[in-house]
Amino acid sequence: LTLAIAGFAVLIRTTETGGSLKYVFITRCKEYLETHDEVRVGIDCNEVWDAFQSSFVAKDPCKISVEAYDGLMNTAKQKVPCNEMVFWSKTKQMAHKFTQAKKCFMTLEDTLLGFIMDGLTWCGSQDGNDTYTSGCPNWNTCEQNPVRSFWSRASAHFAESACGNVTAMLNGSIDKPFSAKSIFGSVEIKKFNPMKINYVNVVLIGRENYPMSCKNDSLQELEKTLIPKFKYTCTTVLLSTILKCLEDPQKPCGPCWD
Ligand code: AVW
Repeated sequence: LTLAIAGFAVLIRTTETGGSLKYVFITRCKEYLETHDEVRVGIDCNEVWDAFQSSFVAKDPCKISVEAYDGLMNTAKQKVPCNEMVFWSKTKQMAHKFTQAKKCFMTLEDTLLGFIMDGLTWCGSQDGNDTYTSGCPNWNTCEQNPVRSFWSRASAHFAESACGNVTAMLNGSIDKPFSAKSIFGSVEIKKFNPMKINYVNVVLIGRENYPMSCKNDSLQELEKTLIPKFKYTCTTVLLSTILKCLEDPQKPCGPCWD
């Protein structure tokens, strides 16, 4: 019984002090570096963790600014090759399936920081140095929450560095495939650099029997925003066509909509 109680106490403490978050963070970081030789040099997962946690520990979890993660971005610098960047909005699963199969494309979640943080929740508290993975503010509880600010910062960084032709996978099975309030609409397209980006290629992914069109009002709004600075294309493609293409060894690099 004493042992069981002692074990329970240890478990609570490691959770309360962010032991499990740190464990997941470091494990994912090492896993990424092991499989990505090109970013391994000069990156120390413990240093990346220190920079990450100093962005939000001992602070009000509703007052974590986007800039709080500037130091983290500098610690985990990563160059993504031109023409490979894929942005997505309401198509997370499909975009990730696509880049998993076609290694010549990358989403933010295929970079080190995106890979580590994908799907995690975290926050600190003003009352101490602990790190929490539950009881944290939700995406909309307050705007400056640690998770939302992180994704805004990381997305801004990813979009700023985009070059060549970029791909944006949008969802053709909803009324508004483009939303100016989404991260893609409110952060990423604003950070696109006209000196570096040539084409913005929208791929609208939809289902059979659902009317989808690049003439959709929200896409016209997107086109109007982009056209003065970038070349723009929009292509509709069925989900079933992409799924078939993912398995096609003749197309190791995609694209799947030509
Ligand atoms: P999304 P975005 N509540 O599919 O363009 C909770 O709309 O925004 O695509 N979580 C939310 C909320 C919310 N209201 N809104 C967004 N999220 C989180 C990074 C949630 O994790 C990549 F580079 C959801 O799965 C893409 O190009 C995710 O944000 C771009 O940003 C995506 O929401 C996708 O962001």
